[in-house]
Amino acid sequence: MRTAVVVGGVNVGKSLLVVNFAAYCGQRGLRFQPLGRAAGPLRPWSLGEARRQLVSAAPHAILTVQGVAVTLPGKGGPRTVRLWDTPGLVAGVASEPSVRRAMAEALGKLAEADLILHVVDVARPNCWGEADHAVAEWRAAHTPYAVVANQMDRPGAREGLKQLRRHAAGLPVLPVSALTQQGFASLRRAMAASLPVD
Ligand SMILES: Nc1nc2c(ncn2[C@@H]2O[C@H](COP(=O)(O)OP(=O)(O)OP(=O)(O)O)[C@@H](O)[C@H]2O)c(=O)[nH]1
Ligand SMILES: [Mg+2]
Repeated sequence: MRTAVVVGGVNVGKSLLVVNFAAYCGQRGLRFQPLGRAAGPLRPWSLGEARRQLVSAAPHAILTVQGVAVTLPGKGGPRTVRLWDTPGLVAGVASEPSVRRAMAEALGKLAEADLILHVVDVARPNCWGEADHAVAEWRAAHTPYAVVANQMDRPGAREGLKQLRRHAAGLPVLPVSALTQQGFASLRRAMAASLPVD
């Protein structure tokens, strides 16, 4: 199965994006697969349960990598892809061993993905941090890639989006709100266009 990795800084909304996007794509029971566990997916979570398990306002509350399969309609037929939700990246070497391990797993997924979705919180001042610069630099040039400008529902996001477009000049930018699902149709179209038919 193809893989799309969702990466970005801490608390930008990666997990909410993965959960709500999987629901938007028609997943009812969200069967998240933890990284490295051969036993198969966990029992399906409801949307509410998945949010409770994975989404948190506290930074680095969840240091695990987990994937959920979604089917994207598109030209020529459907594409099935596993979306990997990863812990937030920080610049430099984190002092906590658990954060370092989580970061290594996130970067491992980044290296092997068929599609990279780089999430940025545009409602945050100076939304393009050092870690974002690094992700945009490190990505393999041949891997399809888009910057997902998240939190467009929040005040200041329009100004943040303008700033982001200056920093990420030449890179594809997709404005969304993981909360309201604004922009999900364009995100789904862009993802389908960059992945092969099953
Ligand atoms: N208003 C608004 N809030 C959002 C949006 N996306 C995420 N949030 C909130 O931002 C907080 C962080 O969301 P998460 O999805 O846990 O962020 P994350 O990037 O997975 O965080 P880490 O895994 O710790 O790096 C939560 O309180 C979410 O409800 C959005 O588009 N709009
Ligand atoms: Mg998360």
